[in-house]
Amino acid sequence: MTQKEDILQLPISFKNIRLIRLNLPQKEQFVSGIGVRNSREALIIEWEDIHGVKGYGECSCRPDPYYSDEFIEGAIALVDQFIVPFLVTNQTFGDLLKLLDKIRGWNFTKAAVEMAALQVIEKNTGKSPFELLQNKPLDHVPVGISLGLYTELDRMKKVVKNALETGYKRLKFKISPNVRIDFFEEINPMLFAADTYVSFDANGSFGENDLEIFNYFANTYQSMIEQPFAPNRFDVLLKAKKENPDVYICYDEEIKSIGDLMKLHHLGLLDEVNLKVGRVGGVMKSIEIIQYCAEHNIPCWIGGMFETGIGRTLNLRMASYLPNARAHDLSPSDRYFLEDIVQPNIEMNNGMVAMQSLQNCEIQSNLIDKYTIDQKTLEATC
Ligand code: OSB
Ligand code: MG
Repeated sequence: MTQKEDILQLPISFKNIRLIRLNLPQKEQFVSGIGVRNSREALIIEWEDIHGVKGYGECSCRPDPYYSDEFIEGAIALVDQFIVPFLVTNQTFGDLLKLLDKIRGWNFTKAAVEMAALQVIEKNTGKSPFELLQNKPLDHVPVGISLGLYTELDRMKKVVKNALETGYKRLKFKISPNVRIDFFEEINPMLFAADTYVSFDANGSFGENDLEIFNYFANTYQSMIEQPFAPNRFDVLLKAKKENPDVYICYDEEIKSIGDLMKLHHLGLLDEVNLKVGRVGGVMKSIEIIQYCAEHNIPCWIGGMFETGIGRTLNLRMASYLPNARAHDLSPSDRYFLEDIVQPNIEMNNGMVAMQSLQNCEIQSNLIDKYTIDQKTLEATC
């Protein structure tokens, strides 16, 4: 059995890191409680070892600090000033984690560096931290879709009909205090007729004066509401729970570490977890969280940040170790982009992604070049 110590001992050499900023056109506009998005700015981290082996990680924070306190320009500065100067030609994976752990916060950035290094390690040794998870991974991973806020009823109807027909295992609707409830009233017959699970995600947009709308969603659907209140607005959370003890809350933004998770669990406030590998700081941290959730029967699934195929492949692999999850927010490539940067693209059939289909999924350098808006290479200094 692989122990954590065995993984920490694995060697990882370092020659340089290339920071690649991409801008990928989206298929359609996406609106949420956070803001409006027409294209996906992505930051890819390429780690090259001293033998020329390359690994890729994706930093999936937004270009602005409106989902988390990280943003792409900040991530670049962090890698440049506080990560690369401390990397040496030869270190262990454990040494790298120590260096990253010393930095407070910046989880998406640290996760991207860890991911790139892990890809190099796996190419060189065939070993990965996934060996620490004892269960056999799923061959097929169930997928849900995250739908934005709509300002036109006809458009919303079309999108919902299409999502149901495509076979998604869950429909998650973005909501905010000024969401069009009348639109939901119109599409409810369609939602209730389908046996697809429906959930909601407020991205922390509800305040203490918005509980009426919050309760509409909690009571009408009696299903999961993701991050209704801003992280740490414990006062509002308690008020909502007191008014409506049966609400079922899934946390996203609120959980950045296993400590956050344990705190909510100990307080009896934790119903379900959206685990984003980047938000909690990477693969090793995610594995710890998955193990804690499994031990305590806490439902847990993998969330997305509209990653390119790079980050999404890793997310799907993580999801394959969660046999009890209803669905993960990991839609296929063509849901998001006019063109993804991996080949073959990530495909879904009947709401499932076949893990086998990801085996040869590789980053395409011609597509990277096509969508790069800026890049820089940082060399080892010692
Ligand atoms: O709240 O889950 C969220 C995307 C960006 C920022 C926050 C969120 C999301 C999603 C996208 O819901 C899910 C996906 O990648 O399909
Ligand atoms: Mg969310």
